[in-house]
Amino acid sequence: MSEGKKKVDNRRTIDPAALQVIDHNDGNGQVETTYERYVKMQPQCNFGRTGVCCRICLQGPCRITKKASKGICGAHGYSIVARNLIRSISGGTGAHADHSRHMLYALMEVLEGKAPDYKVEDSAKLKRVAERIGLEVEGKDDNELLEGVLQQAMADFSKITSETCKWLETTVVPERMEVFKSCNINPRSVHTTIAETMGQTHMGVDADPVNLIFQGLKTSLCDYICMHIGTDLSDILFGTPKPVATEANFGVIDPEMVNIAVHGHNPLLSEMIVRQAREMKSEAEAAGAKGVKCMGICCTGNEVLMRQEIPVLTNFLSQELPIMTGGIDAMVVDVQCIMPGIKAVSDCYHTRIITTMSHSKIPGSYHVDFSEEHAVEKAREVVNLAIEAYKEREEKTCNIPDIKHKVIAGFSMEAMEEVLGAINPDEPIKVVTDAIDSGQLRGVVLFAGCNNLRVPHDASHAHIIKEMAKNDVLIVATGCAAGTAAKLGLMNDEAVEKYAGEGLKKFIHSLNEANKDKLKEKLPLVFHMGSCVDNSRAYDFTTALARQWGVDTPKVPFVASAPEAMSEKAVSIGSWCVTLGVPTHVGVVPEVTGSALVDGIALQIAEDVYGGYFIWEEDPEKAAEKILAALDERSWKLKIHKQTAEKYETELSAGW
Ligand code: NFS
Ligand code: SF4
Repeated sequence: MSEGKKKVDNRRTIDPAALQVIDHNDGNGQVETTYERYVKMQPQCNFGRTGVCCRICLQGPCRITKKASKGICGAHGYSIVARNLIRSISGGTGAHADHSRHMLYALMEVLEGKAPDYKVEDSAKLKRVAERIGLEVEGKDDNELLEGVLQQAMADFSKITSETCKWLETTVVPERMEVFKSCNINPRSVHTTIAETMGQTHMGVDADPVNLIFQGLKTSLCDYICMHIGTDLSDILFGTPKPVATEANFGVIDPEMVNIAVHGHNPLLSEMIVRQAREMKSEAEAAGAKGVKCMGICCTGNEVLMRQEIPVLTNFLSQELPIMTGGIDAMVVDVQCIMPGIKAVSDCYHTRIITTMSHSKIPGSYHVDFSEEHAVEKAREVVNLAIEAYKEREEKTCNIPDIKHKVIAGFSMEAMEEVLGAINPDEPIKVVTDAIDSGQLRGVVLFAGCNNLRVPHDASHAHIIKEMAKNDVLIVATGCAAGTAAKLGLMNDEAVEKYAGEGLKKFIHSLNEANKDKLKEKLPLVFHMGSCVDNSRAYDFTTALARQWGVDTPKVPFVASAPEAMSEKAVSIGSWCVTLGVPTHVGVVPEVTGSALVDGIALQIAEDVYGGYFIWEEDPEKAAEKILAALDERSWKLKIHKQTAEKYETELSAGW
């Protein structure tokens, strides 16, 4: 069926706050948003959609049809699809590398005394990371440890020699490393591999789809490496998240405050803005407001939610809409997932769009040139611009939907272990493996990824999350998937009572009971593990489960699901999930269906080689069934293998 023929409308969201803004705008009829642009863009090109359009050389575009089954150079559809796919993985990896490299630069400046407004907030994490990557920690102070960690991180980023990257080797089970080595996808370093992939996909180099895909998987491992580095360095610099309580959705906009939305991914500036906003109350009062309120969009929002208890404003797809409430004074953006469309929307309101990174600008916006050296000064400049804008706000245009939900977030792996440790302090993860072994829990599912207008906004996330809860699955979430859960009231204790099946409810209740003197709030239905970069935390959870059972990760009943995937980063994350042994559901079929061969590698061959595999399923009901089936298959196999090992007094079978 040609997808372009589908009927689309501009109410493609189930978020009631977003719908209120869209409907109000329809009444006034002025501002165009992504919801309307999507309609105008139909029908979209099916060659691009299925991956069979090649623009790699200037003879292109070459499009594979029945009449022209090869490109002008003779490239088959499978080579074209595979090349496009792995360039996309490379793009995602490049974006994550950009983010974590910035964290690395900042910490180098801290070390050299050139970033006076920052310091190591979490020495304990610094020590844990140093120990994990094999550094000698005895008798060393923070600076010495930091220097060692940064040197190793730099090597993982850019060395051209062949020894194994520390952030890979020390965070996965040893059996995984053996698989990577035997398949020749053990990367030299992040930058080297991105460069290799660009070279390998140049016109007239690699035409072998399997070889290309394996290079793509190697690249995706680099994505995992730099994400893990990003998480570790952010924790060292700003602290490892602990449980926090706040609220989410447009109702967090307070008409009496100067409202600043922080949007993008990098916590370096947003952390500073949040801190300065708290200190600049008197300046806001002088302008007639009660104070300055920060709120988050996308992953920079997740970062400051996890560490600073900052409310969630919205997730990716609805990023333009808060401006249309008339209540946002400034939207401060750094990098990634920022729609250029926010500028045109802001032109109809008093809102100031403030870009902050030299490599991420939007024409016509304010630009505050952020630097680590003058972080506080730059953050104050941003807050001042917001206060100035507040003075121009016309109260009459404020139309803020009164919709918000309680949110409990802040579940780093350390925080999870602490919570589980209240039941079993020596082996916290055993609390989860026991619950799965006994059948109380059916497994663990990670919800990750974006929003994508190909499917109604937030609908697939919400549906599959509720289905998993009902079926006793322990749920963790990151990125914009976590944003959906927060906005729609699925990230609090009330949701446990409302949606959890008996097993899951009992499991969470027993944790609440064991933690009643430690936690201020009861535990939520969906455990927020952080930004997309923090999918590294979610994979640490898989590794911890695998270690607890003494198996390789393909045996663990853990599934990842990106029901509304959109970005190249999502493509690279999905690819490393598979390579690292995780069944991975994607709710928007990626651009690979133009080649049955490449599609088959993703769906089947990947499992034979790596133990993980993709599940493409756009229908959320069917997706929930397939995810549960994947969990059950693994739990069942694990049980059989364990029984066999006990019966014959042998080792647990290594296969999957
Ligand atoms: Ni992840 Fe986070 Fe959201 Fe998708 Fe974009 S913000 S990094 S890429 S859209 S989840
Ligand atoms: Fe066409 Fe080959 Fe050039 Fe691609 S590389 S655009 S298939 S001629």
